[in-house]
Amino acid sequence: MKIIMATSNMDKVREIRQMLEGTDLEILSLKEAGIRVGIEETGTSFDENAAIKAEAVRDATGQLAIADDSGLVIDYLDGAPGIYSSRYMGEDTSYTVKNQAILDQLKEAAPEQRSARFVCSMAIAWPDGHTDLYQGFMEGRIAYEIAGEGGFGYDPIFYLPEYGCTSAQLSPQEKNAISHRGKALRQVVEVLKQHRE
Ligand code: ITT
Repeated sequence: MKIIMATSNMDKVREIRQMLEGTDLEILSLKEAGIRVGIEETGTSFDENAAIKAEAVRDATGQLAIADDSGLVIDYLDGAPGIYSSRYMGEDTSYTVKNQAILDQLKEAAPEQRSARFVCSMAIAWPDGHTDLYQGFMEGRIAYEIAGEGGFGYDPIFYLPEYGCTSAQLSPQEKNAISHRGKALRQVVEVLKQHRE
């Protein structure tokens, strides 16, 4: 079963493909599906933006579409970058620069003030016009320095106290097992499987 995912972010696609290995579900990015739709993320929450993306693709194709809207919520920064995670400091700014800028802003923050979480909202936009939303969270802290080569985006500054490392230092399997995206995707997969039966 091929499902179109309303995304251009190949890091998300890579993680989701790893998690779908061994199932008969396959995802196609917008480019891979040959779909060109301009989607503006005008929502004020992860849920709204996930729905906007999935519905835009469902409306353009008439087929079921899914979407992932995600980001890093830092309590010390009043929830920033949050839904603006990919746009934070400009889409073309490297994550080395973005991550260092966040560390600089938290220079004075004590360990207990460094709480943060990755949030993922996944939407399934069904051909009949309704949309379902599923969420996943991963709790952690903002690190003191950049560490790790795995994952993508803000992973090198996302410290997991129970693992003693950042999410960029986990193997792909370890990250997927505990990540916001993994938790949301497993719910989506259940629903898609049930729908098919
Ligand atoms: P699409 O809308 O095309 O899917 P996008 O990257 O613009 O791609 P979002 O608006 O959902 O998607 O922003 C997600 C951003 O949140 C992403 O670009 C990273 O900066 C951050 N992020 C989300 N999940 C992450 C993860 O697992 N590890 C590190 N950073 C993550």
